[in-house]
Amino acid sequence: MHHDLGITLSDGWMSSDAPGTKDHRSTEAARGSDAAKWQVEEAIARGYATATFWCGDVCPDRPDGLKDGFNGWLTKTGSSDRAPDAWGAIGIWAWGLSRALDYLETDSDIDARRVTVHGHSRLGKAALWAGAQDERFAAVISNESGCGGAALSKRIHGESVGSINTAFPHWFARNFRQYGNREATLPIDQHELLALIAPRPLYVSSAEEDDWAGPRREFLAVKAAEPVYRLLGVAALGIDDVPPVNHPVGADLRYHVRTGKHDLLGYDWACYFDFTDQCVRRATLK
Ligand code: GTR
Repeated sequence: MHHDLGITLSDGWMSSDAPGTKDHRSTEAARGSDAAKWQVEEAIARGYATATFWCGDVCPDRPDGLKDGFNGWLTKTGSSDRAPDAWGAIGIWAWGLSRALDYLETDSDIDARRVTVHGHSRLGKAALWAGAQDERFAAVISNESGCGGAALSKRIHGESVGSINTAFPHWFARNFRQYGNREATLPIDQHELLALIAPRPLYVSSAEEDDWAGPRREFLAVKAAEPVYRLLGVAALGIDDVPPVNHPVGADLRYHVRTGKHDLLGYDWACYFDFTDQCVRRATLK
């Protein structure tokens, strides 16, 4: 995420398509290879600190990864022998985010009451779950988290509950699999995950060409969470349908769809900094 030599390279398992890896391990060539997705200098210039960790150090992102990392250590079970309602990798990554916040609370350089948890794609799913469970996170940003994140599951379009559990059998509790191709029977949907974060500020974003995550499915989940935000005194989105591209809507509950593909871009970061400036940094905390 940055070329800074002070950042310790993970010695954990990496997928072979990650740049600069050899035999599933990071090499020096990996350093900074994802820097374009991060805006470290911009974050600092705007008065923020940014903290991250490699999710694979908490749970390796592969079907048999649950037997390693914290899950293997705590429960001695793997992907297939865990209890049907036991957590998967996304739950473990979310748990790791809370443990990172435990540390930040001890660091006098950080205002731990104003930490925003954010994530892109699979880690957007983890950020939402971390924010929903851990009210110490002052705000949550989900960047194109899609199925199992901010996108409604019952609105069938793009990635489905069936396809996500087939491609990533280790991400969710095994119980979730029974709803593959039976989404209508789900007792919940993802707007309820978003509503769990209320009234804390929440920003959900989509990309126009990211049909797999589904901009409309994400917007409609935000819209369906809106009544809970309204009940708790948060301003409405002010719009009933997907807004024009590159046109953020809302205040503490906010949404945008930007032009382009599935990614985390400078445009997104600029929107997020405006959001955290207005809703977290300068806000009076309740
Ligand atoms: C995809 C997956 C999505 C999303 C994405 C990512 O392959 O289908 O749910 O999480 O990976 O993390 O980039």
